[in-house]
Amino acid sequence: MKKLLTILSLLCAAQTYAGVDITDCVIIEPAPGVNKTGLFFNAAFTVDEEVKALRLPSPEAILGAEIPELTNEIQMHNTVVKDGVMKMQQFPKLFLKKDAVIKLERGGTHFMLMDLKKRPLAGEKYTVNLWLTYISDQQCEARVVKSSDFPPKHKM
Ligand SMILES: [Cu+2]
Repeated sequence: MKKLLTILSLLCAAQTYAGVDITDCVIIEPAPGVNKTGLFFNAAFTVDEEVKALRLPSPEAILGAEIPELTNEIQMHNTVVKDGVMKMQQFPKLFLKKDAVIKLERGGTHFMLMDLKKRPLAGEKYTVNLWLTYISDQQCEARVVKSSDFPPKHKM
């Protein structure tokens, strides 16, 4: 086990060096009778020597995500208020900011797991694969939490 942990931490260290670091990966346990739920994480983008060497022709962006165990469709949403009504709007690319952290949050930008094949339950963990434009895919281990344990940052 100790050896496995060492290997895992080495793998994680290698991924961090790739420029994008995904942390605080969380899936909300869906409300009863609701067949979709939110995925949240923080994405730190560091323009290190390795990233500079790639000479990216346009800003790096996340293009989508997959959690095959739970769903075949994950959408990226922004929350907008139109005429006093809160709506979710799908968008195609989540641009990363150089040497900054993008935080997904409830009531803001989030990923939405559509048409769940299986209901994620608090305490479970799922591996999320994130597609990037230029840098290789990144993974994070999402833990499932109760809705009340991950409240909106701003009052909704
Ligand atoms: Cu949404």
